[in-house]
Amino acid sequence: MVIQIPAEPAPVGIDLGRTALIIIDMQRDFLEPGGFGEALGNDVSLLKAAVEPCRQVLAAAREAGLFVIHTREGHRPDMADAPPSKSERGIPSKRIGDPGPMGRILIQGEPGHDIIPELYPIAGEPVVDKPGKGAFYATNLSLILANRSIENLLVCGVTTEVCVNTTVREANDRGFRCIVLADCCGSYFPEFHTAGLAMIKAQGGIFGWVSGSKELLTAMKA
Ligand code: TIU
Repeated sequence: MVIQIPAEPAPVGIDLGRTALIIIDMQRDFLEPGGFGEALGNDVSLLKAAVEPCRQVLAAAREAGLFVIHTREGHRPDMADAPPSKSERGIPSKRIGDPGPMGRILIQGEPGHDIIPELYPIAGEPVVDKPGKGAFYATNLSLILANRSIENLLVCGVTTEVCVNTTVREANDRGFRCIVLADCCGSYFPEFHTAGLAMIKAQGGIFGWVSGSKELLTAMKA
């Protein structure tokens, strides 16, 4: 079934049967105090606004039988997949792998690494663990999407200018139509959120389209 979604720079038509919802890194480490996001010096409360729109989109996607994928940024407990150039950054004692109130920072299997309860994956929704900012780099996401003949990605998550932007750029080069849902994304820097979305939709949609949860939900109901 093809739906038309109002978006910038132009409306976009997508076949829901070839569309996946991808929710990027809605992890406790980024959204809750005591995790990686706060260790980097950020006010994590700025990301909260994205949770409820994401929850609504996730519920609608499940209801419509859309393919849903979740991603998590993080590293193996032995940190063999953490480049030293990444793990050596940050305040000493608050770096990747250091102990914190939600376990070792940004390490797989720790409470902080997991997805927030509001958006917790259910059976049949692949969770892609990624060592980088982009969800395609060093993961099997391409294969997972190819096996479902996915052509379009509805993109939600955090942060807008880091992991969402990196993933959208990777996806765009791989031929996916990316529709980023603005209110389902968030940044520690409101100005970077705005700029991150502007970069995607500028130049005729150089990386993709920008829409919102309400536009998508209305289009899905029609
Ligand atoms: N720091 C920041 O804004 N983001 C990240 O480190 N990772 C993600 O965006 N997921």
